[in-house]
Order: sequence, then C-alpha cells, then structure tokens
Amino acid sequence: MSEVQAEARRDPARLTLAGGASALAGLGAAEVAGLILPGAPSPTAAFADRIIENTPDGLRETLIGAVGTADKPLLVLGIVLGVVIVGALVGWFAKPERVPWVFAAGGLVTWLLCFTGNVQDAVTLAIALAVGVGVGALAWTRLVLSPTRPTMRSTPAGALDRRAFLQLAAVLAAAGAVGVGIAAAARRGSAAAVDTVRAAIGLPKPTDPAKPLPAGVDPAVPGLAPAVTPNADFYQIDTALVTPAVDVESWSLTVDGRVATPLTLSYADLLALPSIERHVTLTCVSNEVGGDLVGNARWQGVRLSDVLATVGVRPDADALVGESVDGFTAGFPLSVLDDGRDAMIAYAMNGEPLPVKHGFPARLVVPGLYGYVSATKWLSAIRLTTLQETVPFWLARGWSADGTIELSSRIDVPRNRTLITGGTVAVGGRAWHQHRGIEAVQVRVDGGAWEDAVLASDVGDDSWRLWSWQWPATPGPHTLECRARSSDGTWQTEAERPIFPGASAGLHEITVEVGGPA
Ligand SMILES: Nc1nc2c(c(=O)[nH]1)N[C@H]1C(S)=C(S)[C@@H](COP(=O)(O)O)O[C@H]1N2
Ligand SMILES: [Mo]
Repeated sequence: MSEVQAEARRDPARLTLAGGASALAGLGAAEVAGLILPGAPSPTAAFADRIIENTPDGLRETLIGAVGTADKPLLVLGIVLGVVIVGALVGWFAKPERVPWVFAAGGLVTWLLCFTGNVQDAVTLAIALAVGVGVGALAWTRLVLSPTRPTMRSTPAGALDRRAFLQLAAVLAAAGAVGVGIAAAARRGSAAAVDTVRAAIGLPKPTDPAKPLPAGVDPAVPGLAPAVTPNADFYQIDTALVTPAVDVESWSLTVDGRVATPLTLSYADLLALPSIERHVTLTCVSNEVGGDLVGNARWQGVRLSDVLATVGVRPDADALVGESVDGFTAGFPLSVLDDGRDAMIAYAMNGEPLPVKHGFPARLVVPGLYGYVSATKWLSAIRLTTLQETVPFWLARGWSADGTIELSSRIDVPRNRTLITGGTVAVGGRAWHQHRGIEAVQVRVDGGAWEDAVLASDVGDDSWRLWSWQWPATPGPHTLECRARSSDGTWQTEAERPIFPGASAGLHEITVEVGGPA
C-alpha cells in the first residue's frame, strides 16, 4: 500500500463519510430489491414492525400518544438515519478491510431479527438484504479499499483525490436515498392501485339484510358523533407498519386445521355465498375508560358457522385462529360461537367493500369479543386448532385469553375540560356491552345522586347505545360521571383496573367549568 493510500485510510472524516454513504447506498439497494422481488417485504418496514412489536405496550402507547399518526413515518425516518449513523460509525472505527464483513454481519443480524416464521418473507428478505450488503460493500470498496479504476480520477498512488471522493460519496448516498424514496412511493402506489380495484367492486345484496335503523338512534345532542360510525372516522389498530395492500385476484382464504375437509375460497367464491348484514360495535382492549378505540359499523359477510359447517370441525378442535396476510393472528375458543351469535367473515363495511386499512378483502367480526382475539384483518386463513397448539399474537405477549368485551360507557358531550354556558346543558354519550345490550344509563354530578339518562333507540344487542341527559347546570366547576346497566342486569362498577392484561374498567369522569346562563 502506498503512503497516500495509507493516509486516506487513516482519515477519520473520509472513513466516516464513506461508511455512511455506503450504508445508505446499501439500504437503497435492499429496498429496491425488496420492491422488485415478488412478495418481498420492505426491509425497513420489516425492521420497523419488529421494533413496534418489541416495544413494551405502555411505552408504545405513550410514544404513539405523543406523535399521533406520524409515529410510523417518523419510525421509518429514524431507521434510515440509524442505518446511516451506524454505517458512519463502522467506517470510523472498524479496520477498513473488515468493513464489508461488518456490513454482512449487520445484514445477517437484521435478517434474524426480522424472522417471523413466514418462509416467503424470510427468503425474499434474505435476498434483498444480500443485495443491500453487496452494494454497500462494493460502495465501500470503491470509496476506500481499491478506488483505482480507469474511469476514475485518482492520485497516482491509488487513493481518490478529495474532490473525486466527495463526488462519489455524494452520488452513492443520493442513489441510496432515491432508492428508499422510490420503493416507499411505489409501495404507496400499489396501495392506491388496490384501492382503485376495491372501489370498482360490486357487492352482492345481503341474503339476510340488517334491520333498518329505527328512528331516534341519534339523540338530539349537538356535537355527538352518530350511532353508525362513518368508515373514515372508524378507529384503526394494527401491528403492521405498512398495512397490507392485497391483490384480490390472487387472494384466497383457506379454512383448515382440525377439520374434515379443508376449504379454499377465492374472493368471488366468498361473495357468491349467502351473506348476512349486521350492525356490530368493534372495541379495542386497549381502550382506556372514556377512550375512542370503539366504533360501530354495518358489516356484511358470510356467517362463520356456515363455513365451519361446510368444513366439518373435528371434535379435537376447541379454538379458531384467524391468520392475516401480514402474519398477525387472533384466536378465541369455539364455545363462544355456541350461542349462535352473528360472527362473520366480513367483506363489506357500511355498504362498501372493506376499506384497505380495515382489512380488505376480508376480515373476521365476532360480536362481543375484543378485536385482539377475534377481528383479524386481511384474513388469509382460518385455522381450527387449540390455543395451546396455535398461540395467537397478543396471547403470546401476555394478554388475557378471555377477550369478552366489558360493559362500558362514555360521556362524549360536553367535552372534558371545557368551559360551557350554563342553563340546561345537553349531555350525551354512549354505552356498550356487545352481545348483551344496554338497558339503562345514569349520570351523576359532583358525586351526587345517580340520575336516569334517556336511552336512544336500540340498534341491537351487538351495538352500542347512545344516551342523553338534560343537565340543569349551575355556574362553577363540576364533575360528571356516567354508568351503564347491561341487559344482563349488572351495573358497571366503579373499581378501576388498568388495560393490561385484559381491558380497563372504571367510570368515565369529566370536569367542566360552567359559565353564566346564556
Ligand atoms: N391483521 C391484523 N388484524 C387486526 C389487528 C392487527 O394488528 N393486524 N388488530 C386487531 C385489533 S387489536 C383490533 S382492536 C381490531 C381493530 O380493527 P380496525 O382497525 O378495523 O378498527 O383489528 C384487529 N385485527
Ligand atoms: Mo385492539
């Protein structure tokens, strides 16, 4: 090695820059490779999914609360920056000859961390990461190890001169960033393409339609959200960073496991089966008392029990696990279905094909169960099994196997911590105990006597019920609380309980400041 070359290899600024640029070039190459390989995940997204999954629940909620829906783009940006910084540090600290090997080790560790057990993902991700490591190592070689190429301006002794080095580093880094950007844009584009296909789908008429909504399901309380939640306002919970954009032509749903005859349905097969349509309120177990992770929609789909009768559930199966194309699983005991509830493989929500983010082309909806044990979106398989044989996603993380929805109620109007005008104040909210129904709601002010609220018309036992109460408000600060009575006769209790490992409990309380009369 010449003096000049040796000198260049000792220049920390040069090595750091070369490391960062090589890493970014490698990441861009891995993303582009992941885009080109059919069915391959985005390496960045796969890694982000792992981070999300392994973040303790409490911390995750806090972070998501702090940054809102920007959480996922910020996470991706963080990962890209992280790769560049790690690359720069490797360039700075590692022996130059060893850097390609450190890159390879990084690729291997990433692959191991991202391993979900899904074979297709593992193979395609391995290829994408290998391409990334190769490109990163090549970039490093050109920048630092053997920069001499006929086309490249180099000092006679074999190190790139300063300008040539900076140019090459900038080109490599820019190419990497463009690769990441193109891959992200293309993946978003494919989601848009799926949405176009989805919008053009004609739905069959439900064989067994929902009962028309009775008059008066929405109390006359200004500012109260409606009894049926518009799709655009429906809460959304998923573990996946990039929600799946499923090509409905190649999609199919398999029903197998402990069954007599396994079944595979195409989208057309599913839509051709007799269907039911019902109003069902979905709730997330992570909903805090007074929280808004709850929504009511009119779902259309195929009755789950019809499909189970077709495949013939074997007596050694006691649970059902729904599996998503994204690897998520949710499962519950089959005994839940014994009461004949309207559990369904849903393909429509409020009269439209399922929105992409709510599980297009199909999901499970089971009245009375929290989403984490039942409501698998982007459904790809239904496995008849036992919960020991197939442990669903959240159960493997310590959440309760009993996902029965708790009796709960909420005050929506007036809003918490607001200043309102005195006189008679319209108070309103909703209460739910899916599959049981709500028979009474009461409100109390400042810990006083419970007063009966007026229930709005009933949509059905599987839906929440809205309520209202006319409050003769006096000026000053006040607290309001509500409680509901289930149709099974039990009152919601005051005892508070945290969300983990299975649903919050306690009464929703708000404080308001009442000003003078209007
Ligand atoms: N594939 C998949 N399905 C899923 C989830 C998920 O993370 N991935 N989350 C579940 C949870 S915890 C809930 S509460 C509901 C939420 O459904 P929504 O996003 O349509 O409101 O979906 C369920 N189905
Ligand atoms: Mo959930």
